[in-house]
Amino acid sequence: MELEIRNKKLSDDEFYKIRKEVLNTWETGKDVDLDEAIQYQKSLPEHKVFSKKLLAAKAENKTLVQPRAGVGLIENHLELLKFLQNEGGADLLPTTIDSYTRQNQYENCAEGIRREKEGMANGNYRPFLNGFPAVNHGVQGCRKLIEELDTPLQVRHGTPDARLLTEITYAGGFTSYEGGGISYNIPYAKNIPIEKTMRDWQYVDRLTGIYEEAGVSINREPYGPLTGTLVPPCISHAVAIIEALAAAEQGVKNITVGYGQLGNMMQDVAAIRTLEELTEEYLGRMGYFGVKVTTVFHQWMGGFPADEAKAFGVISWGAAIAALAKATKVIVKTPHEAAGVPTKEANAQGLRTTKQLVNMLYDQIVTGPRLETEKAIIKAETRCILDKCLELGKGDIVVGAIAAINAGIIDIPFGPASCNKGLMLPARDNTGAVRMLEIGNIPFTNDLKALHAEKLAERAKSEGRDVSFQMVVDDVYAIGKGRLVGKPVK
Ligand code: 8ZB
Repeated sequence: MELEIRNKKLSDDEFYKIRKEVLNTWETGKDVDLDEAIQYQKSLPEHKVFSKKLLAAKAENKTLVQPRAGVGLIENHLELLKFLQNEGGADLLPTTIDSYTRQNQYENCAEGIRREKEGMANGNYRPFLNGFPAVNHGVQGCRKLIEELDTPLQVRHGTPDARLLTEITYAGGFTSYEGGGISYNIPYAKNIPIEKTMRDWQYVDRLTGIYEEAGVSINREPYGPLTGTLVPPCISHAVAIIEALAAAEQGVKNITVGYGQLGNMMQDVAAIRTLEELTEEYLGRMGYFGVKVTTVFHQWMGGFPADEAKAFGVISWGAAIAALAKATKVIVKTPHEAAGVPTKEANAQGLRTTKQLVNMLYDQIVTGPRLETEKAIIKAETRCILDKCLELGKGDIVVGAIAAINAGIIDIPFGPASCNKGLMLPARDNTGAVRMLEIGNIPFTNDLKALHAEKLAERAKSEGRDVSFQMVVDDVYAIGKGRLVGKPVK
């Protein structure tokens, strides 16, 4: 499919023409009345507005805690979120969307809802949906959540074409929305053209911009961790910044850029600090002013130990780093991570563990020469990638990003999408920092290439083996087995 795409604000003509089709793809679309929705958003009290809470936290150097959670029926979902708010102490709430909605299969959602309701009525409830099907529940279903909870709500999902979901949840009162044209394609889909997802996310961002222009603040969050599998900071930073620039062009004013914990303290703290600094730098450089930037740190997104006590160890280390890095919020894992979707009690435990660490470390901050070195490495690497994108796009970041993905200049480790090259291979160095074992087509300077080679050679020497793909495999499984660096067992 050939799709003309540029980083240019969609015109009203283009937007409203697409909008007609979008609202017609499922019956609940007809209940979205944009003017009424804007009035509804404006009527929300300040404590239910996501961006307000984020900006207040940033001003105080606080780190907010947020879980992931979503079930199929409105009443059950409300009960779950109330529990996480009241018993878990969540500062921000999610609504994790089910997989059928993510694939735009609303008929299947309807069947799942029907069966779950039947189960509730007969006392033999079983879940058929792995999240909240917000499109099927419609505008009024979403508003019930917003009205009964005292915490801002965000939509969290993994939907390549999220246009209808955005329309319904914004009209339903959600004030934050996760995702982006790269971050919800490459880790989540195999055969959806990158041009198509970039285009569909321009729609999401333009809708956000329309709300902003009407005086409603809606926070947008590119999905930072990507595949969650040893993604080097410069890769996730480049994608987050590209999505932030694309969002800003469409009129988005409040952006949270994200990063998934890797496990080395200095690298992780440096990653959060540079993510904020570089995002602000590139927004300014490209002429987008008045965009507020905050950060999200995701606790370890890779394989977890099955032992719950060990899982709490992983969760605690992530909580500590989020606080030391002064991330604006941290997305929390649970002791059930190795098993699947957590119970509400396990979810609240993850939150309380994290809250304890974040509060204890509030007054401490990491500084020093090793931090500065890691920051300098990440900045230099990210600039190599972004500046190459701008060069390829002749100044257009979206055109350049698409060319860069096709060329492996942006290369996401283990990304399933067919447009993703997969030539770059990450592996840990001797201190657990994630480096590159194969650089692939990442456009690094010779100095940066040499640095990665040295770090891997140092590890190989200490382990008495050659640098090889086996290191990558060992690192993928290491944390689940109780270590950080996948050293051979002696
Ligand atoms: C990319 C995000 C993966 C994480 C969690 C997984 C994993 C997915 C739900 C959920 C609570 C849900 N996750 N769906 N957590 N409720 N419905 O997202 O366990 O940690």
